[in-house]
Amino acid sequence: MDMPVNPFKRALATGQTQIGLFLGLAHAYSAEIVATAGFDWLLIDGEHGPNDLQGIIAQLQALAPYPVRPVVRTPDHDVARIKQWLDGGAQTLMVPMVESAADAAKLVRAMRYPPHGVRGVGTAMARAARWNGVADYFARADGEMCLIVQIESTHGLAALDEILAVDGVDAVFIGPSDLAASMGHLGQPGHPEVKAAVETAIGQIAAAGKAAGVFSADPATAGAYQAIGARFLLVGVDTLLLRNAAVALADRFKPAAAAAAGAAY
Ligand code: 3PY
Ligand code: MG
Repeated sequence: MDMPVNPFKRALATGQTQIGLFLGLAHAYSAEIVATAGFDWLLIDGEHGPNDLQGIIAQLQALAPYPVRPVVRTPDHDVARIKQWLDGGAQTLMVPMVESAADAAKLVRAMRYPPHGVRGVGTAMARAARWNGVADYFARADGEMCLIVQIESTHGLAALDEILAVDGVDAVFIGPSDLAASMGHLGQPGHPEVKAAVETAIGQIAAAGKAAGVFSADPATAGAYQAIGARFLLVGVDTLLLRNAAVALADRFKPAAAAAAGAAY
């Protein structure tokens, strides 16, 4: 059986713009619905979305027949968890809260087999290797893995150049919400100081020859980040699309109840 290739890694390496959506509904059925919408990539969120290993695998299976690239976000830097998610078939991981070159180097090693890393060997039970069906899996696995580190704190920003220099970091994604919190602007990812920091970081990442990514659910802000060089963007969240559409429909027939339901954004 052929080695599953990673088109998202190639798209980032060749500078193709990739527009994506967060998947936080944590279900294969809703993931498949979104897969038909035309996005380039979808982020199965294991950091804030209620996703576990089996749910992630089910979503990867649901997305597999569609021309959309899955990325999985880990909750932390745990090497054992990364091993399980790679065995489950994730080839591109986004890892939050990377604040040093040492953090990044640890993640690179977690995604590679010895002698280049520490990934444990268990292909008999690994969907990634098609349960030993991929003959050259060990020769090719490391080359198909794609690591996106998230910079989302003032410490991370301060270490950005060193993180960019770590071999095996494919791309850097800025998290404006956590960055805002770290800069003293909790809940204000659109604060001018936060936007300025995001813009500087995008420039720094692009200048290092790596793909810069960022999230904004505000299309104007996302478009502005794209215009200055962001190459992979998350432009919305499935949970918010569902809730906002539900509130808008309720508002047409029950405006008082919809108003009491809280802001849609
Ligand atoms: C953040 O904004 O903090 C994220 O992690 C996602 O963009
Ligand atoms: Mg974050």
